[in-house]
Amino acid sequence: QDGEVGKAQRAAAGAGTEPTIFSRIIARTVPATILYEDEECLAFRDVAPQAPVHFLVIPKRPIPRLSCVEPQDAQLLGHLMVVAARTAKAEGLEDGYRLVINDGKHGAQSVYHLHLHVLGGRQMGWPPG
Ligand code: DGP
Repeated sequence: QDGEVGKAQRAAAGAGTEPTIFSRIIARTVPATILYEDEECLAFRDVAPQAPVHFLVIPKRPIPRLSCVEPQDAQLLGHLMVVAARTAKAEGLEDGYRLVINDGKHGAQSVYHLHLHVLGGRQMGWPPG
């Protein structure tokens, strides 16, 4: 497979064993357009936007993927969604938007640091590809 899905399938091979590019974005050693930050999370624009507005919300703690979360992560996960909604509002997405979490190979996850995609500013289709 080429493109995003191929990249994701290759990434799955080494999933969760190394710090990712997102750790460097948190540390500010790699630049990103940051929209929101607090002690627990960071929101920044996706480098390859799939919609007029496309940003990611990540925990600062490097949880590799959604399928790794534990019951004690529930508050943090809720916080990520609250930040997603507040940042979407600040971005002017008043006609709605979509939240996506890709998990693992079949989910086409390419960066193994948990992230919520927030996509908006155009009409989304269903089902996703
Ligand atoms: P996923 O396939 O769900 O693992 O999505 C990873 C997303 O991360 C993808 O939409 C592109 C984005 N991304 C990858 N590397 C970088 C980067 O260095 N900076 C930013 N801002 N986004 C990145």
